[in-house]
Amino acid sequence: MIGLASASGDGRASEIAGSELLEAAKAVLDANWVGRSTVPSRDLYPHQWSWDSAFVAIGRSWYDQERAQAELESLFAGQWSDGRVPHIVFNPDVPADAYFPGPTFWRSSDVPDSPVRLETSGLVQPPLHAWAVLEVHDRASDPSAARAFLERMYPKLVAWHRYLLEHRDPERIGLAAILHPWESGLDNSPAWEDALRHIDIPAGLLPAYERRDLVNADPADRPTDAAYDRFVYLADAYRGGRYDDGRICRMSPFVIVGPLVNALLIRSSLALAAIAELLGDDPEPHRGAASAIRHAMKEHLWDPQHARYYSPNLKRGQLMREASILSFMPLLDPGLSAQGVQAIVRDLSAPCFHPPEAAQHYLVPSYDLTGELFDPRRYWRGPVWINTDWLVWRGLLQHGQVDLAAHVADSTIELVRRSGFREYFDPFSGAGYGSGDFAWTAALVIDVIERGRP
Ligand code: 9WN
Repeated sequence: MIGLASASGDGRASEIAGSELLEAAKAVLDANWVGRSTVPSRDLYPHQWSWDSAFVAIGRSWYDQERAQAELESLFAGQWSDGRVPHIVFNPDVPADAYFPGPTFWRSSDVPDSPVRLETSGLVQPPLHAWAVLEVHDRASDPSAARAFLERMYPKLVAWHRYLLEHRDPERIGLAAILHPWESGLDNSPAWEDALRHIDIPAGLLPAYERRDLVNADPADRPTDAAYDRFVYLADAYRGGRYDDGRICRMSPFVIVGPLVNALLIRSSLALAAIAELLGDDPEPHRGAASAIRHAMKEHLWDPQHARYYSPNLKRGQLMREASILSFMPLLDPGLSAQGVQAIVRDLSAPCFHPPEAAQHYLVPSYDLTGELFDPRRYWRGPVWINTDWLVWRGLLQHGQVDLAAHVADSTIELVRRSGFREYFDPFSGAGYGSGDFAWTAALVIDVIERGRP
């Protein structure tokens, strides 16, 4: 179904190639395992990242249940008492300056809500965790250990969703907002350009800092210094306000409600409902939450003029109309209307994301190939990323769009075969950029191959 066979033309040859890729992917995950969790990459990201760990757990669950569970449990060991799951849990054995901003920047232990024995960031990342927990559970071979895992995770996941809907919804519209581009997971996307452009950093309010990312990466691949200044300024302001969401929502110029976070919140709320049922708890509140978010997304994110989901900037009271891969994420909602599915499939098949077959290209570029801000190699401004490919693929499959889903899966596999387990890829040439041996690339290739088996 996913077209692995069509890539080589010979069923058996592709099966062998598929199993070699599978073994290579497992080797990447094993090399990035650091005892209780997996680093996204050994050089650029030496700690534990929130949504990376969820992707990794999904991939690992096909062959290593113990590590898949440990991955998610070690992330939630960093959960704050207000329910937030931090976007980074720092490894105390790694030097403080190995990544910027590191633990001495965030200073989470100064805040009473933070965990006692761990240093973390104060931001969050997209809420894919309940979905990941359910997927891990569903592939377990030991039912009692799997049930115990669900029992431990369920209250933590409930608290996490409650945090997002209670602390991150300043205008009470029933949707969760992000307060920093790093919270989007697609940090440098042109989707945030309009909001960042309107941020003037007041003199003296940008702390002195040194970028670490450029030590291990080509500056042409990474966000610019101007973008980084804004990232650091926003993060510093949040920390200065002691991570008080009410206060930061009032003061910050960056309060954005996006389709990825909220579509994942729907998907994960439905996973929570399934977990509740397995544990004999009431699933209805979680189903109710999912349908309320669905309606609120239609009301606040849907642009009838372009028939597309966009991200409103609550601070400027307007939709930011950039055509990025974020607009396809409502596919993750199994209850998305037929009109919504059709509109997304139309956009995904249009030349700005999927040029005619004659032109060599790979799916799915992170940003409009014809857009003014398109860049084939810079972070989130055009390259293909395997995690967003995977999200779109799972979304297409659940809406019965098997042909387009197969194109996406073929691209994923071809990119990795061509350039290795890189962090991201040029949508035209397929060249790999960013880190090598990148964990979620490996993990999600495992899911694509395993799910595609007859
Ligand atoms: C900041 C770890 C993370 C991913 C993000 C990706 C990138 C960090 C950075 O790396 O962000 O969180 O330093 O650029 O954008 O999605 O979780 O892989």
